[in-house]
This record gives sequence, C-alpha cells and structure tokens, in this order.
Amino acid sequence: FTPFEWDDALHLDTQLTEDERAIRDAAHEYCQNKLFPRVLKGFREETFDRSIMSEMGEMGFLGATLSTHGCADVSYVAYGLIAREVERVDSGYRSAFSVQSSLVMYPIYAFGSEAQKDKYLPKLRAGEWVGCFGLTEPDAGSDPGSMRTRAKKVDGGYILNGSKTWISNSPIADVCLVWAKDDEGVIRGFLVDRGSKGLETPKIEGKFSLRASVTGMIMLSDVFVPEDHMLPGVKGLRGPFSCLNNARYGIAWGALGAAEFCWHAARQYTLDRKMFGRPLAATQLVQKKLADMQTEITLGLQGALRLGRLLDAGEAAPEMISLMKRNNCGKSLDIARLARDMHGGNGIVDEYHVIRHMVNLETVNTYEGAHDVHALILGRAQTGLSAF
Ligand code: TGC
Ligand code: FAD
Repeated sequence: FTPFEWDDALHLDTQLTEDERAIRDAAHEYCQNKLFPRVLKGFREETFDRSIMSEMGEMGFLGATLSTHGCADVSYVAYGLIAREVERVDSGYRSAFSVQSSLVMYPIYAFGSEAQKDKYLPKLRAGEWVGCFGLTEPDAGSDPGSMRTRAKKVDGGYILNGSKTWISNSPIADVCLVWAKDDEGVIRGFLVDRGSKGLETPKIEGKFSLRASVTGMIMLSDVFVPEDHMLPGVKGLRGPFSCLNNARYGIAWGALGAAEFCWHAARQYTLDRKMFGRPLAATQLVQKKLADMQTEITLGLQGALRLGRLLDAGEAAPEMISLMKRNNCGKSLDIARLARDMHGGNGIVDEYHVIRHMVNLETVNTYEGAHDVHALILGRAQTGLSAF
C-alpha cells in the first residue's frame, strides 16, 4: 500500500493531465493571492470589485472551454478545476466566472451569428465587458417556461417588455442576455446592450448570502432590440437550459471547493483548540465529523471528475449534471454547517470564513435549479412520471 493522503484520499491529482494540474495550480495561486485578500471587504460591504472580471480575463478563465476568439480551449475538467479554486475563496466570485463563461459567452458561441461572436466574445473573454443572463422572473423561478417577458415583432426588430429578477451581475452588465417569448409564444434569446432606451438594472440590496456578488433585476419597458440582436441558432427552453448544463456542471465542482475550505478550516481549528484538557480533534465526535466531510468531498470530486470526462467525450446527459449539482451542493452545505458548528462561537465571525461559505451555499443550493427541483428531474428520468 502507498501512504494515505488525508486531503486527497483517492488521488484526484494523479487522475488529471499535466495541463489540468498546471491550470489548477495557476488558478489556486491567483485565487489565494489576489481574490482571498479582498473577500472580507466585498462581503461586508456587499460590493463586487469590477476589476476581478478583467483579472479573470487576463488569467484566461473566461469562456475557457471555447475554442474561438482567443478563448483558452481547455477541457471541461480544467474548467471545473478553475471553478473549484475560485469557489474555495467565495461562491460569489465563482458566480461571476460561471455567468460570464457558461451563461453569456457559451450561448453566443453556440447559438450566435458570426457578427454577434465577433462583437461580443473578444470583449467578454477579456473581462472588458460584463454579461448577465436573464431567465428568472418574479413569478417564474423553478418554472421558467411560464415567463411573461414578451418580444413583439416590429419593423427591423423587436420590442421587449417584462422584468427579470435575481440576475447575477445585472447592475454592472454591459450586455444582458434576455430570454423572452415571441408573438408565437416561442422562447428566444436577445442581446440587450447597456444604454438601450427603456432598460434598467436595479441592484437587489440586503442579501445575507452571496454578498460579494452583485445581484439585480432587469426591467424592460418598450426596449427596442434590432433584429440582429436575437440569437439565431436556438428556439425554446433548450436555449437557456443548454447554458445551464454547463454552469450547473461548474457548480458541482465549485461547491466542493467551498466545502474543502470549510473542512480544512474545521480540522485545523479543532487541532489547535483545547477543551477539557485536550484538542477538540482528539474527541470521537469531532473525528466522525471530519471523516464524514472527507468521505463526501472525496466521493463528490470523483463524481465531478467522471462527469467532466464524459462531457469532454461528448457522452454526458443533462440528468447526470442534475445528479452531481444536487449532490455536491447539498453535501457542501451540510459540511459548511458542520464546520460552522465545530468553530463554536468563533464560527459566526466572518474572519473565520466558514459562516460566509455556509450562507453562500444556501444560494448555490437554490440557484441553477433548486435542490428539490433536481430531485424531480431525476425522479422523472427514472419513473417516466413528471411530478413538478
Ligand atoms: P421540459 O419539458 O423538461 O423541457 C422543455 C424543453 O427544454 C429541453 N430541456 C433541455 N435541453 C437541454 N438541456 C437541459 N438540461 C434541458 N432540460 C430540458 C427539453 O428537451 C425540451 O425541449 P423541446 O425541444 O422538446 O421543447 O421543461 P419543463 O418546463 O417541464 O422544465 C422543468 C424543469 C424543472 C426541468 C426546468 O424548468 C428547470 O430546470 N427549472 C429550474 C430553473 C433553473 O435552473 N433556473 C436557473 C436560472 S439561471 C441561474 O440560476 C443562474 S445563477 C448563476 C450564478 O450566479 O452562478
Ligand atoms: P421557487 O421556484 O419559488 O421555489 C421555492 C421552493 O419551492 C424551492 O425550495 C423549490 O425547490 C420548491 N419547488 C418549486 N417547484 C416545486 C415543485 N414542483 N415541487 C416541489 N417543490 C418545488 N436567475 C437567472 O435567471 N439568472 C441569474 O443570474 C440568477 N442569479 C441568481 C443569484 C442569486 C443570488 C439567487 C438567489 C438567484 C439567482 N437566480 C438567477 C434565480 C434562481 O435561479 C432562482 O432563485 C431559482 O431558480 C429558484 O426560483 P425561485 O427563487 O423563484 O424559487
């Protein structure tokens, strides 16, 4: 037998290619040296430092799986490893990375015209422009098919009316990808540029979760969008869901980054903290909690890696993504709650970071398909019965 590595129990490291390890290490260094020092201020003041987008662009993170317009053309596994490193610092920073890459750049790449790709992809890749993805509405969350936002055909384009809510980055976005129903009731994607008359993107204040990410609404009041701003290559819910597949996959890795931070912090804290004359880590209850964290994280990472390899081979199904997104978010949230408890009173202080991860993971467990909604997707896939 080889010696046991407590923090890489099933040797994830040796299952990666040399390129993937190099990308992970570069991402780790950037995230720890550049992102981590800013997160307390961002979270306390509920602000997102816009320059993070440009830095991620410089690092080649944005749209990294795409193969055109200067994008890095890395594997899905490498994309997942970046998400894990970013979310090890904060789920809100990973949100910024996911939205730009999977929810804005990917649909332009997959469904956009050549002119749309040429106009948007280079600027989004560089982080020079920020994009946002408007699907959710005040009365259409888990059921986006019931959206009310409308795109009425007029001479030379469309008039958009409606409102989107809970939109990551909308207050700072240069372009909003808005999903709306046309005159036939078919969902289409529209690229709405900042400055369009009738467009407003107010910030949502008072979040207790994901405070280092800016979230807002998209209000559309008779906004004229030229014909060539509609994504020509996709119709129906398949459009937004195709983007969500990629983002949900990244979250399956990312959530585990946050969980790993919490696990390592709980281990160190209970090794250092003495109570009843011995380290907390010398107690059976604490060791059981650490063993549970280690087990779930190890299994979750293996699942995420397997899914990434299937995506890279073009052999993944959306239900696989639901399974891993649901499992890894739910397990990471449990781990963060345990870590918070193991820190005792200190666990509620932001300088120990575990409570920030804990409250962030409440959002991560809800967005991109709530935990129970993914259970219903899996339930439908194995029974043939829709229970939504
Ligand atoms: P359903 O009948 O299942 O499907 C309608 C059409 O869509 C197609 N489709 C998919 N295509 C590709 N990938 C997928 N994962 C797909 N899922 C469905 C399907 O084939 C069908 O196509 P067609 O051509 O036959 O019409 O639709 P439904 O209305 O019954 O859907 C139910 C349900 C629950 C599965 C779905 O609505 C759902 O997933 N709800 C969750 C909503 C959600 O995830 N919202 C996310 C908003 S964006 C966000 O949260 C960003 S946070 C970003 C961040 O900050 O990181
Ligand atoms: P609801 O759909 O009202 O669900 C409430 C509860 O009911 C959940 O627990 C759900 O699991 C449960 N539920 C729903 N339907 C059923 C059912 N049939 N059976 C049993 N239980 C059910 N959206 C975007 O479009 N773009 C973004 O960039 C974006 N960013 C976000 C950022 C943040 C910080 C947050 C919090 C959300 C964001 N969202 C975004 C929205 C997110 O995707 C939605 O919040 C999510 O899809 C859930 O919708 P809802 O909030 O309307 O909850």
